[in-house]
Amino acid sequence: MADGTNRKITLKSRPSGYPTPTDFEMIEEPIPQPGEGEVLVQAIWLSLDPYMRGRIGEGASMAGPLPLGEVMIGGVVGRIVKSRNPSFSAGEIVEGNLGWQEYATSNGTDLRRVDASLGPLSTALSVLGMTGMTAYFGFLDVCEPKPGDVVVVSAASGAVGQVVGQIAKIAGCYVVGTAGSQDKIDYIVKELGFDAGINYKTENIGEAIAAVCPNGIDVYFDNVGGPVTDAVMENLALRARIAICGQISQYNLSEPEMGPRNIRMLNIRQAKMEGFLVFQFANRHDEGRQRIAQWIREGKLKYREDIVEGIENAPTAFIGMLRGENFGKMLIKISDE
Ligand code: NAP
Ligand code: FER
Repeated sequence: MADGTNRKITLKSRPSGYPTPTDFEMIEEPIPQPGEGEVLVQAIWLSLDPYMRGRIGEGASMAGPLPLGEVMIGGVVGRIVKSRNPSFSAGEIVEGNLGWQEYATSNGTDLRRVDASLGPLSTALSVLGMTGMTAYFGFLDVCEPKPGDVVVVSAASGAVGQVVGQIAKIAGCYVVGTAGSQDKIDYIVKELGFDAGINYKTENIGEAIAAVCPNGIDVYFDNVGGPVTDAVMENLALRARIAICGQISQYNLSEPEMGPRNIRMLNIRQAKMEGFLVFQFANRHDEGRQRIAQWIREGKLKYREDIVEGIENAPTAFIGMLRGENFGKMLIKISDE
């Protein structure tokens, strides 16, 4: 059933500040047909991620800005419905960067077969996918946690943050999360077992952090930057390690804020700050996937996905995610499994 219409979302205009729905356009076209050596994939799940904001703006990114009129980039799990590539058969489930569209062709080089025995298909984009790998390698390799370490993670209920906090608990750490609503704080503390949570929108962050981390912070996994990070910096313990995973508080500003201005804290606490990208660990993602799947099977790690149905709803779901309206990994369900 691969004759008919393909719906795809393209970039219509480059946003300044928060994107709006009119920055995107839905286009209908005939379903593309795979050429020699190609496959046709029907999308089932689409991942929406903060990095996409970087690609639709003018700012620095490794891959450069997405040209206007192009289909939006994004990770997809889908089913091969036609194959003219000897390495793939119709019916196989794959994951790849196929974009915001219902059908896509691929020459297969960027496709990864999904091991459905590890978890539901959606998890190949969430806890067993890009965001889970970010949490696993960013925390374990970049932060080098030790049992008893005091760990703070920002955007703690989100796709990356919820996994970081739970891995930190498995590693024997004391874990504090920051998030933007009481529901999210209740979730990380009561459901996920974080030791404390701070609502950065309603509490005085500096005072709240000092109260729950009286001996300072050994590890900070930073997803947000801005005022939350400023407050953490003032409370570092000796030899603290800071992983810069993301700076979402800056992504929708037309002028990025100056800062951080308290770099002297790295100096006097003899601390280390390191930025990383999940792709640098690509040759070890299978190891991360196996270990996270094992923790899920053992009941040591939970995950939460926020699912919206229909490709036509991807722009508003994406904009909502940037504003904190998502609760867990933001996914679009494009078709039935
Ligand atoms: P997510 O946390 O599921 O969703 C984004 C969350 O950011 C929102 O729900 C919101 O939660 C929070 N947020 C938005 N504006 C904020 C602000 N001004 N201040 C503080 N928090 C704000 O997204 P994710 O996929 O897990 O990504 C989290 C971070 O990791 C992002 O910075 C992303 O760029 C980064 N990342 C990096 C890599 C890498 O390779 N380095 C890979 C994946 C993701 P609240 O309600 O709590 O505000
Ligand atoms: C992210 C933030 C930034 C991310 C990637 C980047 C995968 C950078 C990408 C680039 O510069 O190409 O959340 O997630």
